[in-house]
Amino acid sequence: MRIVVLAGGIGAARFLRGLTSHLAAAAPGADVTVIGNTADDTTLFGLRVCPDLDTVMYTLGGGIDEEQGWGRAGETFAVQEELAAYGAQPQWFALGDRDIATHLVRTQMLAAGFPLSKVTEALSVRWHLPIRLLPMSDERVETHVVIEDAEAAGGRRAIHFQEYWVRLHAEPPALAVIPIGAEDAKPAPGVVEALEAADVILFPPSNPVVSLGTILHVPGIREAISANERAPVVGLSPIVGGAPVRGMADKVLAAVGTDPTAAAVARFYGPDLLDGWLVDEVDADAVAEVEAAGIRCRAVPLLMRDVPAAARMAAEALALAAEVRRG
Ligand code: FO1
Repeated sequence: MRIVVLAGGIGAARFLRGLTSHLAAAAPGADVTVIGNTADDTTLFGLRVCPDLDTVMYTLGGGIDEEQGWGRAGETFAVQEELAAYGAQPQWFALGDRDIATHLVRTQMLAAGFPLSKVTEALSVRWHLPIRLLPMSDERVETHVVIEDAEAAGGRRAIHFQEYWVRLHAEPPALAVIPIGAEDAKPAPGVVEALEAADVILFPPSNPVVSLGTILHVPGIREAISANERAPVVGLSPIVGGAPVRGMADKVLAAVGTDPTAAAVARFYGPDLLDGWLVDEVDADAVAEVEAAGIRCRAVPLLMRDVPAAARMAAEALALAAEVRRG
């Protein structure tokens, strides 16, 4: 069984840990390719930082800070403290010493001419990942969020996603979300091939706008998913009981005119893309609405309290995929 998973950060990483744990017992020969969002990426102090790729890599490699969900376990911040002593900005984005090592290797390899896909492959070797991790594209794509700013020309300003998310805690209303560069980007080597060969395609409980939505913006990715008529596409709602399980997806959903409900997110992807959708049991009322939109839907527990809970979610997603495949 060849499974392809589109991935954002924390939600996707925890789901993938459940999926790989489930597969180790239920389908040890299964092959999992993960297509990671790279539009959250940023350059700080000359270092290329790829938060979503690193979150997946550290989580599946056993190096993640479990509580935080991003960054390294046992992290120290000597470099950041020294930068602060020089008054170097920004200080609002935490760069730990161990994490910096990843960014140094990545930046050095990129400067030597390796594409991000090769760099990601090289970094992944150290973590012995049970999956193949691909960036959505080797080209630079960066999500910017448009917010109100009375002092800016036109009364609005576009800022990098990380500034919106981390510095401003997604507090100002997001007027628009722009994946800069996405339209001219090409899928990274292996992305289209993996989607074409997939038996199942999964959308984990990631942000539908800035994570999975951005991956789907890269020309060729949505088309490759639709062209694979054999592979059911099953997603898991990142919204439970009318609010994101974590993060601030509701803020960016508003920017694309979508309500923060499990049913509205299913309709946002739409029946052209999704064959199946899992909502949490608290959203059981949404099942009929999603099915009326032409997407098979089931209500199951969707809170990833631990690896076994995430593994049960993965098993439910694969069961729904088998069900829609049978027609
Ligand atoms: N999230 C924060 O809320 N604050 C931070 O200072 C921060 C630093 C950071 C450094 C490396 C990294 O890989 C991730 C980091 N994150 C931080 C998480 C990240 O901003 C977002 O959660 C993702 O981009 C959204 O998927």
